[in-house]
Amino acid sequence: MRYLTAGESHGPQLTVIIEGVPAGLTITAEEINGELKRRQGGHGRGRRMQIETDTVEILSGVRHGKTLGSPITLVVVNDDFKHWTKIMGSEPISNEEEEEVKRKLTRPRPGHADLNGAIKYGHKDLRNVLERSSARETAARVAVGAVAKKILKELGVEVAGHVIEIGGVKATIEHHVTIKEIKEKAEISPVRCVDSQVEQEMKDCIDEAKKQGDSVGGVVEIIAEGMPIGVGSYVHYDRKLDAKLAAAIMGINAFKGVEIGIGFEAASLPGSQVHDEIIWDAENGYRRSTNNAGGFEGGMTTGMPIVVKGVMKPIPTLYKPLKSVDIMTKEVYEASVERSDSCAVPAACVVAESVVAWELANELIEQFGKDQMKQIQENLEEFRAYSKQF
Ligand code: EPS
Repeated sequence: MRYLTAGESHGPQLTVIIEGVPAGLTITAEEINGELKRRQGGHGRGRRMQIETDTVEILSGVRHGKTLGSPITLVVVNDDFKHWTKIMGSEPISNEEEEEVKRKLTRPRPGHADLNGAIKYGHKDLRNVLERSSARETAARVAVGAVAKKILKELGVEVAGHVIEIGGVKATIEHHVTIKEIKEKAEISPVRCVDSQVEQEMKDCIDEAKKQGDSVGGVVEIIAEGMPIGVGSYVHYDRKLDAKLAAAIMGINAFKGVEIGIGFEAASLPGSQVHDEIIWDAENGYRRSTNNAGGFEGGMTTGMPIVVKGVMKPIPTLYKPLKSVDIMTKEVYEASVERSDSCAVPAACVVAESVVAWELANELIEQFGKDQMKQIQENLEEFRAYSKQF
């Protein structure tokens, strides 16, 4: 499968075309909308989310609630566009209109794509960069993720995420968090945290940042349960599934690091305390007594839960802006202030779930058949039985 998203933050809509979704998958706009709503929430979101009620329109590839096997087109309309029709219009404008209409930006925000993107494409108006580099695009990726999650669900795999740190406030978690626990606790938490003890502290940290005109980042953890053994590859470096997941997480706006399993902690432990012992019983087949590897060995799944962490930096649009240089005058100025969130970590957690779900669904389809959901289900069932007895 593959997909392409298009759309500017204040343009008319976000569009995505997904190609290669097998036929016979049950999917409705309502299911996708549920995921879009989850992305819009979380303590620390800014005013844009009060303007938008993200809903999807399915324009192709689905008939009467089932996929056809043809490309699926999804559209999420930007309600805010009505305030930006002139500024973001596609028709040419006169020189006189330009000053009035364009809301030209010339002071790049440190930490954003503004300066590098402007130099790359030769834009003297930074809005030409900002509009596409905005995290608004992640709404399209969550819509795609909703389709991927549905594929996974029909194949017995579930993905869920939770927030483990915001602005230095860490959740105390001394066990492997399960999807059941995430659904029961994180799903109702305004910061998507399973540890209700630190919830208030995380909220206070976000509120304080907002009061100061500042922003905070954090860490999310994504869990996937139900993956069969041996998905991915040890044969080629670019087919290792853990590497694909790392790239997918790093591809989310503002993400700066990834860990799989115990991740960086493995550097300081002896091998005997890192590697997971292999056990077998007739009911469950091969399992591990621990899961430090986070569900991966040799670029392939071990059948244990997949555990991936992602680090998000604080959003760089600051109401208390940092120093910058005006690209027209070269004078020192404070950076432009565009509307912003003081913290988007809980929302980014939903985006991270989505991109992980996509990679896993894609890999299962690669390995177990491409055209029909029913065939893929049968092939997978057979493989699960085979690997249990192996
Ligand atoms: C976002 C949409 C954006 C921002 C935010 C996330 O809309 P606007 O720029 O109109 O406020 O609210 O994105 C950023 C702060 C950013 O730096 O990318 C969204 O839909 O999630």
